[in-house]
Amino acid sequence: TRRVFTAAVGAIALAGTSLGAFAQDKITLRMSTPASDSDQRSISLATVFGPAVEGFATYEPHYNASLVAQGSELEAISAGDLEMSIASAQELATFFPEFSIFATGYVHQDAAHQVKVFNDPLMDPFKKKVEDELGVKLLAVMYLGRRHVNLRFPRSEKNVMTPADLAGVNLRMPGSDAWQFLGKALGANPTPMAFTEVYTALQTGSVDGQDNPLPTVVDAKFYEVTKQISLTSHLVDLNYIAFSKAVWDKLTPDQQAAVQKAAEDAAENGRQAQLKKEEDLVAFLKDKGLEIYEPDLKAFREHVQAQYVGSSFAAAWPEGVLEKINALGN
Ligand code: KDO
Repeated sequence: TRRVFTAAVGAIALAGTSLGAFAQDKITLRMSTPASDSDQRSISLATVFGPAVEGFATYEPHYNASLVAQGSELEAISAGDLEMSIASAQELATFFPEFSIFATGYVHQDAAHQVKVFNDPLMDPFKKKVEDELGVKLLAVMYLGRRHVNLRFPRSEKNVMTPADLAGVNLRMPGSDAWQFLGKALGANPTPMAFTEVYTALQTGSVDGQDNPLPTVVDAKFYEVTKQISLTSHLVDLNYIAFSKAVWDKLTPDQQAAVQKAAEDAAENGRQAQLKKEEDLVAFLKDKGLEIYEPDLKAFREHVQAQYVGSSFAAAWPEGVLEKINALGN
């Protein structure tokens, strides 16, 4: 009798433990971004990444920089206060200057080139350094799109065909050195400002313009407070899906594989949707009254590239990497 009793109690205890452990073991993955919930990267993470990991993790996105300020996400992950973000190369360059190579104007050629670069062995030492020194894993590359110059002035007042036409233009750029340098390299007068403040700044005229891909101009409603877009394509912009290494190390190999695949699938889903938006939104923006036109791209490319030659940014690029990136392009 005694044995039966013990076994029964044991079974109950075991059931209790495993249930408790199950509930406790489901990790929460807080993701912070300055982007809105309707931004394509947010949508792809919420609809592809979240469901793919829900067996063992709760994906918990925080939008509009409501949890962590723009630019502080990597530090937050490193400190254990955040599990995920969509990090820019410019943010990474504040820790590891060599990342500015991926934030340089006219280096990446298109979305496919970004993927080739990210998956190439040339990225391994970059990824390893971020993992070892910051405790952050870069899982996949997300496509943000081609950044263009978007101004408050009508084209009749400011016709942006070459970098010289941007002289004296107060152009909001995100707030890190790599971004500011790019604004200057474009020929403008860059002003640092957080993404969430840009709409009001454009509305009140405290800046003359901003740069972002067309889907962002639409999502953030910048078209309501601007008049023109010069299609400079100065940066084929990206974000990396950044994941806490401390959390990763607690996952089983199967769970790690699931997280990796979920990140890649979300990035691919987002890339295709964002590319389509870039194509479709020209008509939408024209309909909203914006003038959209192509400048002298050769003039912009040559001017921007010339600014990087001999700069402190270029000095931080490991030997041969730019050549390898170029060789992966067209
Ligand atoms: C921006 O601040 O202009 C920027 O486009 C920079 C990107 O790196 C990215 O962080 C993005 O904002 C936000 O996710 C909002 O879309």
